[in-house]
Amino acid sequence: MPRLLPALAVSALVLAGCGGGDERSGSSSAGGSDAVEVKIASFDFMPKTAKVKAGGAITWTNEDKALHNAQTDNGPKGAFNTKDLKTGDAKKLTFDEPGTYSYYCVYHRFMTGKVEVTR
Ligand SMILES: [Cu+2]
Repeated sequence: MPRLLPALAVSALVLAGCGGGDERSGSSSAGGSDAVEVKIASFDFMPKTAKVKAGGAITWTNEDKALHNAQTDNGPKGAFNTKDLKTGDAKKLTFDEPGTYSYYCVYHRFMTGKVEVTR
């Protein structure tokens, strides 16, 4: 049945078009959120990498027994510092400048995290 071939070829193309593509609109890993929570517990930041949209805010909450902070010495627009966070303390910082900020706890330098500010 040679006449069926063009129709089959077209539907195969349509199917390929629907199934392909790298964009997944439902994915939460694309871009960042407007408000992100970072927990400090067991001498660690969770999540290690916080993704926030430009203009959004990140709140660090210390749920550990020890005193911690989150600070960086460099970044797209200077340093940030939550200052000292005692058990139960929280600090909210707003990020306007897109880019990646690597930060650490000044009392425990092995505690590191990252902030990714997306457009
Ligand atoms: Cu610490």
